[in-house]
Amino acid sequence: MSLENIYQNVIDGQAQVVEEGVRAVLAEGTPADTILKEALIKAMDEVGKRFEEGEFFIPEMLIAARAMQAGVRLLKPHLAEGASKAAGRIAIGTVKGDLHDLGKNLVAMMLEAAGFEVKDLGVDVSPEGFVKAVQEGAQVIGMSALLTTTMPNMQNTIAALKTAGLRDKVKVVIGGAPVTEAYASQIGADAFAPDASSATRVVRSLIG
Ligand code: B1M
Repeated sequence: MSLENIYQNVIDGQAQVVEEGVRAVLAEGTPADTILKEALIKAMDEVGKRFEEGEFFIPEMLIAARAMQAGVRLLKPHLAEGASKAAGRIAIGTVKGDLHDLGKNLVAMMLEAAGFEVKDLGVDVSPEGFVKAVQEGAQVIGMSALLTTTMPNMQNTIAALKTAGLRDKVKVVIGGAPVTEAYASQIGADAFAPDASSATRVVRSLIG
């Protein structure tokens, strides 16, 4: 099976075929990173485009997301970076009001692979949820948002950290499709990462 087939089957929501395809191209020696970017992530971009154009609706987005996740699960062991242990503690979550978790899961997976201790707070995480994670020892907070309407909850979380007297004890990194470097500096985050692999580099430099 080719990357093009996998791409098409993610769009069609064929999780089992995606699994078979990912297994096959991995066995042929295609790098996991290539499969991720050129088949799985690319397919979700196309799904988003079709949703915008009114061709796809929520159910199609959901089954495509499941198909992507099925592929990502198989890639996980291959994305490891040969990490040093306990590179640092990070708590990551999708902000309040937002249920998109594929990107956040990828970032968490790459961080884990790079040797960080990752606490995944899940989706719809309130500012208080992030504050609690810092009280429990997180050195870095990672926030993901996919909706322009939920991005302000990143700023609200930073405000909650300040109120709790914790802002100078933790580094904050943000990301997600609508998030930008400019937005990160506007709200006083320490860093922005455009994708999962750069998130690992960014977190490493923040802790280092
Ligand atoms: Co939604 N959705 N969705 N959706 N969805 C988008 C985001 C949208 C752009 C689609 C569109 O209109 N083109 C649009 C947002 C528009 C906007 O805000 N401007 C949208 C909408 C409108 C909605 C609903 C409101 C629809 C409705 O109900 N009417 C609704 C909201 C629900 C809610 O959250 N409260 C909704 C629901 C859903 C589903 C549940 C059906 C499903 C999510 C399933 C899931 O996540 N388990 C879904 C999906 C799948 C999408 C699209 C198609 C794909 C998102 C995705 O997973 N991409 C999306 C369109 C798109 O983005 N092209 C869309 C793949 C993923 C790997 O990429 O998350 O960008 P991404 O992550 C990247 C980087 O951004 C970065 O690294 C990742 C890997 O490289 N990154 C970080 C992410 N987080 C990071 C954190 C970091 C660093 C980097 O540091 C901590």
